[in-house]
Amino acid sequence: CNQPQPHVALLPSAGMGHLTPFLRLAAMLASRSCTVTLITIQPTISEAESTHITSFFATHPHINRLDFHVHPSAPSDTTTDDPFFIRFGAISHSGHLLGPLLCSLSPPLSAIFSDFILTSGVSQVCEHLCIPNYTVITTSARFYSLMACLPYLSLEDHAKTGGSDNDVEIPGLGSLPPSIIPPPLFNSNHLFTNIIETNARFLPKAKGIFLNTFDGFEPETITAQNNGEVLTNLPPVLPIGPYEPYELKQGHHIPWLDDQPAESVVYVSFGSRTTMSKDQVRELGKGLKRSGHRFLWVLKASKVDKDDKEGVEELLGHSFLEETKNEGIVVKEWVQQEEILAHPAIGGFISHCGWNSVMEAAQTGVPVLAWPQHGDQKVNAEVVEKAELGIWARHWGWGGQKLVKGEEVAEKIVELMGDHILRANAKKVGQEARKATKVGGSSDKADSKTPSASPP
Ligand code: BUP
Repeated sequence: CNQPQPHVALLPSAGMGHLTPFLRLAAMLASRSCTVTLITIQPTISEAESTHITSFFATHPHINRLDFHVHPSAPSDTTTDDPFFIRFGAISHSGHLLGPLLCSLSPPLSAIFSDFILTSGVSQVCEHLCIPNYTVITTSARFYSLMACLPYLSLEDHAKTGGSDNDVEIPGLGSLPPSIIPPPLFNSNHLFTNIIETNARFLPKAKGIFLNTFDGFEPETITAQNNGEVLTNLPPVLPIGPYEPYELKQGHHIPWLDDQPAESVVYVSFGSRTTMSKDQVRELGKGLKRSGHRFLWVLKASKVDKDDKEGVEELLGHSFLEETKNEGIVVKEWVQQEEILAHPAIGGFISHCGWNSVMEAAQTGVPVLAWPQHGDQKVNAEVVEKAELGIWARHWGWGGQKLVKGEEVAEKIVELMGDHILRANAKKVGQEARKATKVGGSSDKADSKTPSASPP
């Protein structure tokens, strides 16, 4: 950093998918001798969040910790029982309460980097403190455009007027088939819709938008955003990804991988807060077995890890484990995904397309079989397909919409693992991703426009 040394406060939201990019940003900023204060939302929903927060501060003692206690429930809402959505609602309604906490920091803050769902509340605090607010987007540039435009799209009317067959036009993005837009967005009363719309209206007040992506991965979208084609009043986007992993010895190491041939193993994970029905889990198991490929499967049986009590054998049956014991392993513990994806034995990744997972696959050049389940994941899967990082069986629909049979799963796994052109393309994406963050790369250049590179 140049002098005077900037002091940046980082303000993440709930869930590992939101926390992880903030921990990476915090480590990146601290490594440039910025003063960094990481505000942690308490109580956390998952055990994974609290263990990662504890380990992060233990390995980064120079980063200041400040806890922010949020009332655990959102203002009364009956549209969802998802504990993460409910917490997003509570956090989104609490941003303005941060004022006194942030005013008291010493040295005074130079900037606040906050999660999208805090844009409304934090922009008011920043105005009061006369400091810039940078909004951190934890999804693709493409889904960000959809969120930014949401207040002006009238999706509920679109659905009512029989628009379920007609594409939705997003300025600067082209058309999106309604089938890939998260269903809650067609309900203007849904908590998810309210959170996005409330915060999207305040985006013009942000000084800049951090995206964990890179120019070569979403070129048209980033160009459209920065040319004012999406909305004319949005701040510039700063695509500075893929974010570098930070040093953290948290997670289960898998020595089994070291004994597997190069590029022979399919890694399967649907992220930290996605579960499938028991029937779907069994069909996925059948598909893995039938494909004849080795596999490493991180299995979750509950949305919140604290509630995840069933063992692998209960979920998959003794005979499955016995019959596949030489080809694959199934784990229920938190693993070091970045380390796994970078392992030479990994040849493919079956992913729900949570954005962190997509960026980690891009960075390591591992081909993806996209199996989006909810939220931004179908739009992200489109990006994966377009960037030629992976394939997507669109007709599998949203998670739980239909039971995808083992035979179909096996067919797609064989396609994923046997497609040499896809593998070569994914490797090219990996090279591009790593080039972007090197000195002089596109993400490095975008990064030089941030307050960590210049005094406020
Ligand atoms: Br599970 C698991 N180890 O065992 P996404 C996840 N991760 O390192 P999500 C592990 O958690 P949202 C595990 O590498 C990624 O950085 C993974 O984030 C890591 O999906 C992160 O991929 C998961 O964005 O969040 O959890 O569904 O719904 O917000 O996308």
